[in-house]
Amino acid sequence: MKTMIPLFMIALLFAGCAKKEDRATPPNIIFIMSDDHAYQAISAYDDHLTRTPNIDRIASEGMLFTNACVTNSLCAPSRATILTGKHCHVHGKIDNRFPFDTTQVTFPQLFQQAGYQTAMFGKLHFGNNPKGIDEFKILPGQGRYYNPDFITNDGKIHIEGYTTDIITDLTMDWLKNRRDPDKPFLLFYLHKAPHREWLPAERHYKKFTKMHFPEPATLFDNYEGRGTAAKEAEMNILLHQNWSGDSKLRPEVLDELGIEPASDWDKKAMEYKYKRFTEEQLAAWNAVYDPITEAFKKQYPGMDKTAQMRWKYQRYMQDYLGCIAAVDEGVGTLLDYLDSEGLDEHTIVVYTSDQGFYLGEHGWFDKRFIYNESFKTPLLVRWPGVIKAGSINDEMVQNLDFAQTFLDAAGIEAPEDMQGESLVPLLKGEDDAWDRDAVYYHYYEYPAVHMVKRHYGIVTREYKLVHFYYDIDEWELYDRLKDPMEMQNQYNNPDYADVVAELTEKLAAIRLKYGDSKELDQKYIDMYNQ
Ligand code: SGN
Ligand code: CA
Repeated sequence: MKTMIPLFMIALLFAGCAKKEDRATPPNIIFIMSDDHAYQAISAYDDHLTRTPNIDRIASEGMLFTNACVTNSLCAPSRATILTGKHCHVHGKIDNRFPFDTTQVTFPQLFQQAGYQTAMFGKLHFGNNPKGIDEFKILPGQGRYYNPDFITNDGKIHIEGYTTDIITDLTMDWLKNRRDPDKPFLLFYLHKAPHREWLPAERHYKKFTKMHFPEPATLFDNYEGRGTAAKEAEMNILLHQNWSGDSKLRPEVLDELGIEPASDWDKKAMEYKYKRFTEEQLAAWNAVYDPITEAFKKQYPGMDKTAQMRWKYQRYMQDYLGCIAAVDEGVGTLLDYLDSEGLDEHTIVVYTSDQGFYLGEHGWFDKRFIYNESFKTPLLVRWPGVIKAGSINDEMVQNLDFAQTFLDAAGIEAPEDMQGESLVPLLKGEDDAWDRDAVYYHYYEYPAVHMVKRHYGIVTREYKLVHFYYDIDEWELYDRLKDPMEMQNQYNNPDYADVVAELTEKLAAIRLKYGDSKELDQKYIDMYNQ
């Protein structure tokens, strides 16, 4: 990579005669990312489940991407891809356990070198402290929903309260009190919510536990139209969510009712959470959740499997969507502040998630699969003066593209080995400059929690071709336009023989283009099994 003096450094020399937020200086960037936030739970995409008025504002004042996706639907790999602009087989963080190759350049380092002020608050979860960040306060690993610890530049701290609100407070405190108004900034505002085990704030669980949500059409999917991978995955709400850990029944009720806990962890889970709460938090929690346990005790003897699934789905949605309410409020606080300070004009605000999530579609929770709900990720971007308010973009963009997009927007040269493409032309409405017609996906974490088999695939607007490998060798083809819910594998349907042939070739070509190969698949299997 060439060393260069960014144009804005020269512009800064003239800062005395220019307004601070002048167009000559590069834009500030605020990257907001939540964890496991399904696009189905953002009302700008779909308002049948919940309303997120503040997150929606980013789209109504900016751009909504309807076809944004990830390269690997799992936390740490996605975060490493975002930071490096590379596919997982290149940066090494193929799953949540593998080490990140720390010799890789992450884009905040380039921003810091170019004179940006950089800060990060919340959940990073990729196994390492961030590089290129002047000030950070990040949750260790998955972090906790209540009374969290944070890793900071100067060691560990503990803060009492509700984590989503604390992350917002830390972010706002930095913006108000520690931002250098003479420098452009790159700020990461990273929520832990709505990651499992879905603990909302008191003000929200009071409301959401009383709500009833519509069921998805495929809640009772029997996976007949698909292969072994869908049938053997362990992410079914009825079978694999824990009665206590996930649905929040008091653990002792499992014994009382003779319910087999999914694991020891299930029984211990709530006890563990109880221990973490302060007395006041525990009392508030019990006041709302104990009556749920009591009502369940009466209902359970008369419940068949269908009724149990329905009950678990409602409990899941109440807590999951309850968590999102605090995220949305936090985004509102931030946007209001930017507006009131006149910072909105010169700041790119991005809202995304580290991947999508199943909200009962196909009977599932969790993510991992190349199938629609986990493959897609929300992406909303506001950039006043550049993005036309209320625009909708349906190009196939990926989390792989973020690094180059931000570097491009800031006028910093991107390293040549980054594998994405800048979205800046799309943000400007220059869609003709964009010619990507397919994206590549590769998931590795198997055997592991949720038992989603290893697979890679290619996705075009019309089709999805997937190869499941390791302990099986199965191919699947979906017709995205005719079968958007992905219920029928067409791989062996003779009507699709030409499509299969064409896409098989395209898949080989895209693997070659990004440098993925059978040898690398095997290398990662061998390393995994060591
Ligand atoms: C935990 C969760 C899983 C989840 C992984 C990865 N179980 O293990 O359900 O798939 O994290 O999530 S939990 O009961 O401990 O919450 S990720 O977002 O970090 O990739
Ligand atoms: Ca995640």
